[in-house]
Amino acid sequence: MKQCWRWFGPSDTVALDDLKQVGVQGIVTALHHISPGVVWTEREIRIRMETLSEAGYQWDVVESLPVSEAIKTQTAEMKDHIGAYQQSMRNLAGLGIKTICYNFMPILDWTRTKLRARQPHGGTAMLFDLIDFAIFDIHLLRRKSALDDYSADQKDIAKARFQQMSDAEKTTLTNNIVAGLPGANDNWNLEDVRAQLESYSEIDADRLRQNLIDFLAEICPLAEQLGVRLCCHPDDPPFSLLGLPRVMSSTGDYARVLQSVDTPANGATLCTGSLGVCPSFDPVDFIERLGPRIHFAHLRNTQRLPSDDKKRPDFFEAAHLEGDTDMVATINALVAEERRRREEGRSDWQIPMRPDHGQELLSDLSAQSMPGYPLIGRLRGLAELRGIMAAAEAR
Ligand code: DNO
Repeated sequence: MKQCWRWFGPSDTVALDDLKQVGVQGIVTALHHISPGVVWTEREIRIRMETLSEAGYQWDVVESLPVSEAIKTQTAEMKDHIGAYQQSMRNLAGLGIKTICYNFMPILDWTRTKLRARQPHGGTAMLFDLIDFAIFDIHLLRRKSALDDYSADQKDIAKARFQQMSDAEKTTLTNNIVAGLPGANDNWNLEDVRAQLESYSEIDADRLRQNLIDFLAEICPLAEQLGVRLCCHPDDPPFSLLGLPRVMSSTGDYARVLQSVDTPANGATLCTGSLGVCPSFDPVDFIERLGPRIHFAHLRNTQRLPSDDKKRPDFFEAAHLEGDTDMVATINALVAEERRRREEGRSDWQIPMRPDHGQELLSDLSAQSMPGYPLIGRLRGLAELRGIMAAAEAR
């Protein structure tokens, strides 16, 4: 696998020049300053490529070329936004950048309720707690049908906890959820989220899935011509939030969407941390069924916490080799897929991976790291994953 690293651009708190010491081989980045629906010009792409090349790197994976809300909801600006998406793909491919990650989550991208939960070892980890999310949904956002989405017990606990919260804690919880974690397309406030929710009032899971398939049907023929590999990132967490549908939460969801537009250009980002929150997710099965279409891997681990809600478990981001995902089995299966591709003569046999997220450890704690993207925590993750990869590749 190609050992990549997500770098957010010149404003990233981690310096590109330090990554050689981390052992990074390739870079995952995006033009985060360009809004969804706007073309990535050749000029802007070149500027980023030059910055990377001065540090001895190439741009291996785009994460993400964002899909606008207008495309997800099929509203007025959809046509223009699809045109812009296609033009950005042409510009990227023309400069040799051919792996493009995106997601199709309504409104919110990845969501956590606590960004720095203290761990027994002294570092911190990110966490999702459904009761805190319910507090946000019912008492802070005050979404119309929020009360329908939680059990009587959950509502009672949320209410009691809400009454104990300080104003500062309420603001932090709100910001953690709506202000956009690193890499999210949009930074919202409560009013924006309320307005966006309106535009989903008629959209259920079937409709959203169809909108995704319609979008892929528009862009995949061009991607195929350009040799672009699109790879959809899963829902994180893999269940509905704010009553909104989520349609890329399981192996079955992927199988359906990949089959609906059946071309190698329509591929998957395997994110073990996102999909692994669901107790029934089996990463080896995902790789065995969909392997040829996996164009990118996020290797990360989560640990479910005891909770009564079977569909929406609480979880925290465990160290890369701890937690619920069997990382050894996952990497063995990915390396087996790479071997299979090599035998088949595929030029894209090597799967780019990145150590996704990391706990804040040691000097991360005073480094004002971006949530989920500290240097030491990810360095530890990559080092551990690299050991497994070396063992799997040597077999
Ligand atoms: C979080 C990331 C996501 C991911 C997007 C892909 O750390 O994995 O923000 O980049 O969902 O479009």
